[in-house]
Amino acid sequence: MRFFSSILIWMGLALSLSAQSAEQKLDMSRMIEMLPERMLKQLEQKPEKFLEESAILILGFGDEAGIDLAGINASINLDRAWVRAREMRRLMVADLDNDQVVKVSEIKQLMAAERAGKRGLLLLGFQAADVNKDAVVSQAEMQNHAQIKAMAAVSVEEAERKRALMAFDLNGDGRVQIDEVAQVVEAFAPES
Ligand SMILES: [Ca+2]
Ligand SMILES: [Ca+2]
Repeated sequence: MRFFSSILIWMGLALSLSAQSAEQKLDMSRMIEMLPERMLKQLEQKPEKFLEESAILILGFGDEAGIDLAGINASINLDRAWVRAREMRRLMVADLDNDQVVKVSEIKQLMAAERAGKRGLLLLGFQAADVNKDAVVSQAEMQNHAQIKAMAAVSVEEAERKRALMAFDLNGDGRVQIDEVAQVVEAFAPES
């Protein structure tokens, strides 16, 4: 009887272990298929940098249980919002009369106060934002310009690449932990 129950315990343990390893099994061919090319390249060429960047993302926008898709999206949105705010500010500092729009006369006054190297950039920024070429950058034009800059800084492809980290969720709990990233990085390492 005792022999029998110990067999059962042993079998149960073996089953749960095999279930766990199956759950955490790393399917390399599936992984290679799923990951964007640039991510694969980084995994192969700069694994330490990849692990570090992933850890920064996970610790910054996740918690001890890892990061989920919402956390990755939050980091993408934050990066874009930062660029938008910077671009809005670049134009808004020329709103000398505080009427929420920037006239070409205002940008020229600001230019006069700037060093030579920055003057051209100010005018170029103004012209790029003034889509309808009426020599005024409206609020809508400012927001549109800032959004274009944000999407250029964090492109759709870049965002997809960040979201691809979810493929590292080896145990399928909807979150990616640093351990899981480390496991994949290790699997990609050339045999030594
Ligand atoms: Ca103004
Ligand atoms: Ca305009």
